[in-house]
Amino acid sequence: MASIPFLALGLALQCCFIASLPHPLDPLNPAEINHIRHIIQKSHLVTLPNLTFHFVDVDDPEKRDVLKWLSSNKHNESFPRRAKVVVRAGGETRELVVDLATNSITSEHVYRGHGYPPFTYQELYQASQLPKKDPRFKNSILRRGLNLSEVSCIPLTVGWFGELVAKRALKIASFYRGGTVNIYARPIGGISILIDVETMQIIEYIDRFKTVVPPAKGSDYQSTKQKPSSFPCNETERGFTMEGHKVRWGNWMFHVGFNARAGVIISTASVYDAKQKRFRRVLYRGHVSETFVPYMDPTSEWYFRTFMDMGEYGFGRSADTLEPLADCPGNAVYMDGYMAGADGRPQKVDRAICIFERHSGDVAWRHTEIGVPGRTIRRVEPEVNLVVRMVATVGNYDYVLDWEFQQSGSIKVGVGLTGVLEMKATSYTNTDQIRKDVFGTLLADDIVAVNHDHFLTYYLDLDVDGMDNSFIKAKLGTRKTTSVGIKSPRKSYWSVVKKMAKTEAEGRIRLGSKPAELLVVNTNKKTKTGNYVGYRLIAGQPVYSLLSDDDYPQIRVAYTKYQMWVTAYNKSERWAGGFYADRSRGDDELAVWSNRNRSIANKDVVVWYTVGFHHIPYQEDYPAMPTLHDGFQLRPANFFERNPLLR
Ligand SMILES: *[C@@H]1O[C@H](CO)[C@@H](O)[C@H](O)[C@H]1NC(C)=O
Ligand SMILES: *[C@@H]1O[C@H](CO)[C@@H](O)[C@H](O)[C@H]1NC(C)=O
Ligand SMILES: *[C@@H]1O[C@H](CO)[C@@H](O)[C@H](O)[C@H]1NC(C)=O
Ligand SMILES: *[C@@H]1O[C@H](CO)[C@@H](O)[C@H](O)[C@H]1NC(C)=O
Ligand SMILES: *[C@@H]1O[C@H](CO)[C@@H](O)[C@H](O)[C@H]1NC(C)=O
Ligand SMILES: *[C@@H]1O[C@H](CO)[C@@H](O)[C@H](O)[C@H]1NC(C)=O
Ligand SMILES: [Cu+2]
Repeated sequence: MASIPFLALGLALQCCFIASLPHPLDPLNPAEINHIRHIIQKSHLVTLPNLTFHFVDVDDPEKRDVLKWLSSNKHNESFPRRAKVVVRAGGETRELVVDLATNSITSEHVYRGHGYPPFTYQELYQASQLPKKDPRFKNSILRRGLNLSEVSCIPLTVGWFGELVAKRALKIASFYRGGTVNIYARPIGGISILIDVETMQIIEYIDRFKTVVPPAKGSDYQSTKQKPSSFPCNETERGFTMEGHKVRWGNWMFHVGFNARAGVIISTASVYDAKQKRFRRVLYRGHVSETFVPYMDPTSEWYFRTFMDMGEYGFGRSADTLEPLADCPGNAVYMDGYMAGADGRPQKVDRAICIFERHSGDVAWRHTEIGVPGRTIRRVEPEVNLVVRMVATVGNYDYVLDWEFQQSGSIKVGVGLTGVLEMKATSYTNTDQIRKDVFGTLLADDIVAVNHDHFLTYYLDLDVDGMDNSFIKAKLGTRKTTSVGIKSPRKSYWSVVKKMAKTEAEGRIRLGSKPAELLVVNTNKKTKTGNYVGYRLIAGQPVYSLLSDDDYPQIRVAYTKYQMWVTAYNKSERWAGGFYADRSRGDDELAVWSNRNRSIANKDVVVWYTVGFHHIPYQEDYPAMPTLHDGFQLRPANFFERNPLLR
C-alpha cells in the first residue's frame, strides 16, 4: 500500500532506525520483573507471612516527564524505571513503589480502603481444586449419579451485597464434562460453595439437590471444527516498522504496551500532518479500563454474578496466545506479553498481540466527475488500515479487542464478543413448558442461557494537538423558518448548537435520544479558516445499565448509567471501577470522581466511553457463539486543513 513512506519524511525520523533506549511507557520486561522480585525478597517484606504478588507494572510516570523525554534527548538519556507493585502479606494489601536503578523500595503503605487487588492465577486454581477433596461435594456428585473425575470446578468472584465485612472470597460453579469439551453447556445445578481465599477453605456449603444436568448431545463445538480459512493476504507485504514497542505506519506513530490488567495499551499516538510537516498528538493513552458483566438472574446460585473482569482477573492475565492465520492474517507481526505471577516471577504469553495491515476491501475515498466536458475523471483509493489486536479469554467468554488506525486520521476501536455463554440447567425442553421467568433463553434440552450485559469502558486520554482540550456537544435541532424570519417555501431545517462543557457535571452523556456530535477540541489551536482543531467520537450502540440505582452491583459501577464521561486528568484515576475492584463498594469509581465537578474547559481531559451490549441469548449462540461486534471511532474534526488522504 502506498502509504506516506516515512523515509521520505526526512531526517526527523532517523531516530527510529538507530538503537535507542526503552520508551518510558514500555512494559516491564522479564529481567525487570525478576529484578523487582529480588528487591522485594531482600526487603523486610519477606518476613511477612504469605507474601503474594497481585499487581506489578511500570509505575505510571508523570505525563509531562514522558512528553518532555519524547521530544528531547530520546537518544541517550534513559528514563528512570520504577514499578508499582501490590502485594498481599499477612492478610493486608500493600502498595509499593520499587526503583530499579537504586534497587530500593521508595514507598510502601498498607491499603486500608474497601476492595481487594486482582486474584492471582494460583488462588483461582487452588480454589477450583478444593471441592473435589471435600466429602460433601463428593457426596453431592455421587447423589446425582455423576462421576467425580468428569467434574470441572470454575471459581467465580462474589461481588458485594452490602456486607459490613467483606472477606476475599470466591464461589464455585461446577460443570460436568462427560462427553463434551464444552463444560459450560453442562452445569451442575443446586450446589453453592463459598471459599475464604485467605485461609483457602470452604466456609459455606449448600446442596439444594437438583438432578438435571443438560445432555452433552449437540454441545460440542469441536465436532464442527473446520480447517481455518486463512486470510487472503500477501505475507511478504508489511507496510509498517516496529522498534521495540514503537510502531510507525503510514501517517501514524504510536506505542503498544501491555500489562496484566488492561492487556493492550496504546500510547502517544500521533498523526503526521503533511501540510505542517510534523507529527501532531492525538491520544496520550487508550485502553479498556474496566468491564462489568452482570447476569439478570436474581436467584441464589446466580445473583452474585456481576463480574468486573479487569479488576478481578485482568484482561492481560486472560490474554490468549493468538493463532497465526486464524486470529490474525499472514502478514501479522506478533508481540509477546509479560507479567508477574503470584511468586513475582515473570510469566510469558506468547503472541499476546498482533499487528497487521488490513486491506479492508472498502473505499477510502472516491469520486467520479462527469461534469467536465469530453472526459470522465475518476479517482478511487482503496482503504488500507493498520490493526493492533489482542484476545482476552475470560472464563467462558472471548473478547477480540482491536485498535484500527486509518490514513484518514481516524482510529476505530472494535470489540468482538465470542466464546461460550454462561448457562444453567433446567428441566424444560420446550418453551411451552415454561411457567415462570427463567431469566434467559431456552437454547436446547435442559439448558437456559441467562440474560446479561457486557460493558467495556475505555480510558481515552486524548491530547488533541496538545494537552489542554475541551469537550463540546454539538446538538442538532429542528428550526422553523418562520422563527428565524426567513421567507422560504421550506418550513424547517436543522442547525447545530454547540455547547462547551465547563465542568464534569456537563461531561456526562447518555446517548441515543437526540442527535448530537461529541467533540474534543483544542481551543488554543484553530485551522486557517478559524475552526477549533478537534476530534470527534462516533459512538456505537447506545447502551447503559438498566439496573436500579440502589442495586448493589450498580452502586459499585455507578458510572455505567452514562455511556460517556469527560473528567479532568488525574494520574491516579485510570480504572473506571476503581483499582481495588474485587468486593468494591463504589466509593472509588468514575462517577465519584466526576462528582468533584472539576473544571474541564481548556484542561487536560480524559474521555471514558463504554462499549455496551445487552445480551439476550439466541439459539445460534449455542454451543459457541458467532462473534458479535460493536465499537466506536475517533475521527478528525477540523484537525486537518483538508482531506489528509489527498497527497
Ligand atoms: C546526550 O547527548 C547530548 C547531545 O546530543 C549530550 O550533550 C549529553 O551529554 C548526552 N548525555 C549522555 C548521558 O550521554
Ligand atoms: C497463610 O496462608 C495459609 C494457607 O492459605 C493460611 O492458613 C494462613 O492463615 C495464612 N496466614 C496469614 C497470616 O494470613
Ligand atoms: C469415571 O470416569 C473414569 C475416567 O473417565 C472412568 O475410568 C470410570 O470408569 C468412570 N466411572 C463411572 C462409574 O462411570
Ligand atoms: C507479495 O508482495 C511482494 C512485495 O510487494 C511481491 O513481490 C510479491 O509478488 C507478492 N506475492 C503475491 C503472491 O502476491
Ligand atoms: C486525584 O485522584 C485521587 C483519587 O481519586 C484523589 O484522591 C486526589 O484527590 C485527586 N487529585 C486531584 C488534584 O483531584
Ligand atoms: C458543577 O459546577 C458548576 C459550576 O460551578 C455548577 O453550576 C453546577 O451546578 C455544578 N454541578 C453539580 C452537579 O455539582
Ligand atoms: Cu454475552
